[in-house]
Amino acid sequence: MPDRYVPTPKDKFTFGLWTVGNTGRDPFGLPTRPSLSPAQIVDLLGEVGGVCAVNFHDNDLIPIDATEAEASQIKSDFTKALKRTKLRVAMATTNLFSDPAFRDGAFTSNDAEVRAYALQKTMRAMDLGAEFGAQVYVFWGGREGIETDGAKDPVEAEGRFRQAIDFLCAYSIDRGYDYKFALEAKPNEPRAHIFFPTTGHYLAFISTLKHGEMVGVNPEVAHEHMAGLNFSHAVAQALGAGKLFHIDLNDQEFGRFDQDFRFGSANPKAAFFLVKLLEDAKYQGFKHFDAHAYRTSDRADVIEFARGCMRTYLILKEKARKWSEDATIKALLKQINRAGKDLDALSAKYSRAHAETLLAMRFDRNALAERPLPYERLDQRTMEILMGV
Ligand code: GLT
Ligand code: MN
Ligand code: MN
Repeated sequence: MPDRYVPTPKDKFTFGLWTVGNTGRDPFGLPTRPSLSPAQIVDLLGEVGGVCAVNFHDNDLIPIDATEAEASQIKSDFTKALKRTKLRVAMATTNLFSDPAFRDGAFTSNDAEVRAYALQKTMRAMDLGAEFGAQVYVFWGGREGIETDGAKDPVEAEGRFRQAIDFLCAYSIDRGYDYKFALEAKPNEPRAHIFFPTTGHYLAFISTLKHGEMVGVNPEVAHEHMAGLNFSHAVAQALGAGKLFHIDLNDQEFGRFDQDFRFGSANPKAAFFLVKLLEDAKYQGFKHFDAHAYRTSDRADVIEFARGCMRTYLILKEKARKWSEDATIKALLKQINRAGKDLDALSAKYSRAHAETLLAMRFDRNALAERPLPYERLDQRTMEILMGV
């Protein structure tokens, strides 16, 4: 039987250079895998197969201290690797967190010179992304935060962040780049408290921007789980607002450090409902696996890790279809969702007449409370579909 879970570029699966290129370094241990050049990482993704595109931070591609000659050599090697593997670049972003200059943030730094440098670095990184055809530009403000609240006035910090995004939107428009900006939230790590800790915070922030129409979000499974939240709900809110411009798929145990596990490996049920949500909504954007292999993995296992991310997505996509077509699920959903066309028409739009009708209605609270809601049966059937029974 042919394997039904083989990805193709049409699936729009992407990986960042820093994901499969992760060397296994952690706060307590040295790298366990050799560091690869951008071209070598692209070749590895070619070997994985079925990947659509690759993403990068400015300094994943060009080291922060590279000379012009070194930069042009790297770019030419990278371009050749993209051609060899038929991969493209989907998303670019700026590293505003590794260099000690950004130890107190970039756009929200207390130092005007650091803020100016952050703008310059981002404009240059946007130029670099555009050179390689990136369509989405991600902003993850990993250092935009505090350890002690005395360090930054949070109102001023938000204002500084807004000013930077407004400036960079205008830059993108001025250069004719046509970027879609995607803001990525995270509650903590590496800072004790990062500003805009959840996707919902960013959705609210976007409506205050000068060019809000070109700005959306890039929610990450692990980041919302670190905050103890339901990721699908964050994604649904972004979809509802027309703001799901990009998505970072990975996994994370609740209450742990930032783990960036293989997609679906920690909470397969949550991953299932997420895939179902994305597929039902016909999400057309890139699906980026912002994850990395276990520190114990070697190169061959890193390849298995990348294949696993995509394979799990495709398996869950098929499970979502099975779930929607399942006779038991269908019957349960029919029972649970009590339609009421006339009632919905009443509440769909305010008019004085609708209000008067509603005010005059009699509701039998006891009867309402007695209607069955067989969610146990629904969940058990869901589990059985997931477990392949
Ligand atoms: C970093 C972070 C990710 C972000 C990347 C984009 S960098 O790896 O943990 O979640 O998406 O800057
Ligand atoms: Mn992460
Ligand atoms: Mn991410």
